[in-house]
Amino acid sequence: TVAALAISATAVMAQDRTIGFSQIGSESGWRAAETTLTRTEAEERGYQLQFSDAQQRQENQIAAIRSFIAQGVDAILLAPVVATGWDSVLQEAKEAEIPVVLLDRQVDSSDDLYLTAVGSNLVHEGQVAGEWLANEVGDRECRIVELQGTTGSSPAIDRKSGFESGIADHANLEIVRSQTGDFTRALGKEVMESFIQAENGGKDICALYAHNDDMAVGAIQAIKEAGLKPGEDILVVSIDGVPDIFQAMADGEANATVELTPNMAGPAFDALEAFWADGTEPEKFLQTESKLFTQADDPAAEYEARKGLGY
Ligand code: GYE
Repeated sequence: TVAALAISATAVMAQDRTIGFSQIGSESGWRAAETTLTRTEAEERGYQLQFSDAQQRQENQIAAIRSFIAQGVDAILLAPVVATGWDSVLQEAKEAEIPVVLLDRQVDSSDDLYLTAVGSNLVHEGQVAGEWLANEVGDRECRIVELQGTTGSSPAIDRKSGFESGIADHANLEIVRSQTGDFTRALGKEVMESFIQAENGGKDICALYAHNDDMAVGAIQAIKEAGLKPGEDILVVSIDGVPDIFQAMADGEANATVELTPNMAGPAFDALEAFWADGTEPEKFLQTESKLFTQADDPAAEYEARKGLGY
C-alpha cells in the first residue's frame, strides 16, 4: 500500500503539471515526428501540453514563451529556430522560476539561462556525413553541392562546419555550391534545380550533401527530372533518418543518412521529473545518439521499422 500510495501521489502531481512547448513549425518529416512524440510522451506522463507552432518565426516563439510565463506553466520546452536573440526571454523565464529545456537546436545564450538541452552533436553528424563521402569517392575528383538548413539555425551552422572538417584532408573533394533550402522538401527541390542548371545539367556534380533528409528527398526528384540517376550519377548523403530516406536508399536513390532520434521529449521530461523531485540539476547537454546508415544496412527493413513511429 505504501507503493500504491506513492504511485497515486506521483500520478496526481503529474496531472497537475502543465508544460508549454514552443515548436518551430512543421518544416520536415523529422519535425512532425518530434511534435507527435512530444504529445505522446506528455500524455503518457499525465501532463497538460500547451502546444504553440511558431511557423518558423522567432518572434512567435518569444511571444509564446511570454504567454507560457504569464500562465505560470511548470516548465517550457523550446526548439529554438535560430541560435541568437534569446537572452531576454530566457532571463524572464528564469526570473519566473520556470525551467526551460531546449530541444534539438542550440542557443548562443549563457547556459545558466536554461535547465538543460537535449540534442545530438550536430558538428559530429556533419563530420560523419563528410567522412562517409570522402571514403566513398576515394581518389576521384568530386564536386559537391550543399543544401543548408535554415539560415542562422544551429544545425545549419554546425552541420556545415562538421562536414567541411570531415572532407578537409581530401583535396579531391570540393564544395562548389552551397545554399539554404530551409530544411524543406520544396526548397530542396527548387535549389537543386538551380544547382543542376548551373553545373552542366548536373553532369558536373558528383555528390549532394543536404543538412536534412527532406531537402535530399526534394533534390532527388530534381535529379530524376534532369534525367540523371540519384544515388549513382549524383551521390546523396543527408541527416535525420526519416522513413522516406530509407525508402530512397532501398530504391538505390540515396546513399547514406545519419540518424537523429525524434524523441527528444523523453530525456527532457526525465530531467524535469528529477529536478521537480529533489532539485537534481541535470548535465547542461543531454546528448542523443547519431548513427550512420548506408545502402548496406538493409534500408528496406529500417523503413519498415520506422514508418508509423510518429512520422
Ligand atoms: O534535422 C531537421 C529539422 O533541428 C536538428 O530541424 C533539427 C533539424 C532536423 O527540421 O529536419
